Amino acid sequence: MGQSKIVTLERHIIEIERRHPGATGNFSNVLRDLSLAFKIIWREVSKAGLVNILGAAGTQNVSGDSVKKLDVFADETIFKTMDHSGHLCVMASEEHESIIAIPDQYPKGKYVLLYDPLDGSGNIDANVSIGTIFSVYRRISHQGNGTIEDILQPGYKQIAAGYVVFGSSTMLVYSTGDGVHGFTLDPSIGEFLLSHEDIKIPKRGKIYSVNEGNYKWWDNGVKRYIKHLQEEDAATSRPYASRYIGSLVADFHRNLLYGGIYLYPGDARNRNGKLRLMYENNPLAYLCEQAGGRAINGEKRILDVIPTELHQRTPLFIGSEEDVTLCEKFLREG
Ligand code: AHM
Ligand code: MG
Repeated sequence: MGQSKIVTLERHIIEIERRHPGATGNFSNVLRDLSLAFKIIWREVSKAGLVNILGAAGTQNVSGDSVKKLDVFADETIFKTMDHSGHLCVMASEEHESIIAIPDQYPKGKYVLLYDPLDGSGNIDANVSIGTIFSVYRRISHQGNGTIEDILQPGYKQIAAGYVVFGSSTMLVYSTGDGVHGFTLDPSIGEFLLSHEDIKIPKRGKIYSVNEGNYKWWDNGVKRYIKHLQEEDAATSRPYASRYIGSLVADFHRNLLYGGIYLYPGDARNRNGKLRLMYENNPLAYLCEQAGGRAINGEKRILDVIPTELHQRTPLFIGSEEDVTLCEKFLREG
């Protein structure tokens, strides 16, 4: 038999949980419920190009139902899939100003969920890859509704994180602290199947990903680092290739597989850059470290940043270990 074993996401989660004596299975259910939400989001995202036929967001579709913007749809789908499960005590989403309570009628559980429902959603109309990012923590309050303290935990306390990239195929990549695993959606059976087991990011890549249109606002260290990557040097395989999709999940996913560095630095306009700590930087930093890479904000590990606000932003330098370390040196030297 030439074929390797077929493993669904659900089977994989159970196997990983078995390695942890005393696991109740509650946590597996959180991930299983999330995968349902992702499939529903995928169904809508894959129809996005049909808006002219089915009705654009904000209008009515052929059946007279109002059509929601996809990021709003994704946000509501995750909430509605997760609110009644009994496993969560509070949620937070990039789409909401404040934390999201579990409705009164549902039981409260011991986990906390943060998510960016549809990152890069500005790319949808051009049929460019977009993604959903999530992050799970254990609650620190003892009972009842979760609080802002449950949400504002540093990234090193995450117990799981992952993303879905809606690309040429739809892939889910996640970690529960036992390495990083990737699953590809087989739409014909509606299952995520293990396709990338124990992903390790190359120690060094040949790709850099940054919005170079911001060059004039960058600090000297960033300017010098990017110039360095563009210079020719046979010994260090330079110049690097520049690849920037403008969808964080897709840019990160490519660099995770091929190696390289993604940067969204702070600059003269915004010292903290653009990306959000709780919904974007922490989950991707967790995955990157689990895959053997590094993620820093220029001064310290992203996962060690103590959050103070729900929507706080931090600079992000993330990717292959040696690339991030060299970048850090340039940033220090200025
Ligand atoms: P969003 O949360 O509004 O979608 O913005 C986040 C996106 C990331 O996916 C992407 O990496 C970044 O914004 C691109 O920003 P820019 O257009 O400034 O390069
Ligand atoms: Mg986002």
